[in-house]
Amino acid sequence: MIVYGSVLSPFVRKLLGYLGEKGIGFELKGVGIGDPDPGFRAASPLGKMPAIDDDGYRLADSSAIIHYLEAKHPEPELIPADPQLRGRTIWWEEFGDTLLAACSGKLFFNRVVAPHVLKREGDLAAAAQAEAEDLPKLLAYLEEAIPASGFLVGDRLTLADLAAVSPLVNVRHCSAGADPARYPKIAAWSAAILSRPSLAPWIARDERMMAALAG
Ligand SMILES: N[C@@H](CCC(=O)N[C@@H](CS)C(=O)NCC(=O)O)C(=O)O
Repeated sequence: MIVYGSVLSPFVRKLLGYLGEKGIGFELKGVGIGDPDPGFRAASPLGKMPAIDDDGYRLADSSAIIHYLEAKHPEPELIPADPQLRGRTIWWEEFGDTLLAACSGKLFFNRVVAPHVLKREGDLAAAAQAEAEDLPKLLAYLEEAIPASGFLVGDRLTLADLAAVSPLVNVRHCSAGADPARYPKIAAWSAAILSRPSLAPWIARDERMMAALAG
């Protein structure tokens, strides 16, 4: 299977973590925003990452891809079959993909992608507003919600943890992040999830890419 995307995208990172947890083999083809790569455009006609080509089956969108793969490779179960756990898992996926990614996107796009990748000025006021107003509400909610199990749903890792932690990495790349003194549960939970073998090598690669962009 080919995965198209950049490791700096929260949606790509979520998929990469998922693939690692599942033990599904893949080849990552790095593409950037607006990339004309024909394989990528065929898999993602609207140009959004991630996208896959699984033996000719092409699909875009991290959620669509993960739900396809969960049906194809049910074990280990990362989207619980239990109705209530499944509902919670999809809620956290939604929280990560829409609420947190929308906020982290305003920070990351305007402070990193616009100036360093697209070589144009970012909207720094929008980034500052997202950091001051939107982010604290989302972090306060997450801090309160993290259970004693150390996993967002049930007593083991699910898609919920991967989806919610991924945009936090982008927040960390371009702001003070979630202060461990104010958000101790987020600090412990995110450190544990990000240090899993499914994610740790990608985070290290992320950090090298961020250093190269800043340099
Ligand atoms: N809901 C989609 C969102 C994908 C998305 O917006 N990806 C961004 C990168 S973080 C992208 O490809 N942007 C390029 C563009 O909008 O042209 C998913 O979960 O995959």
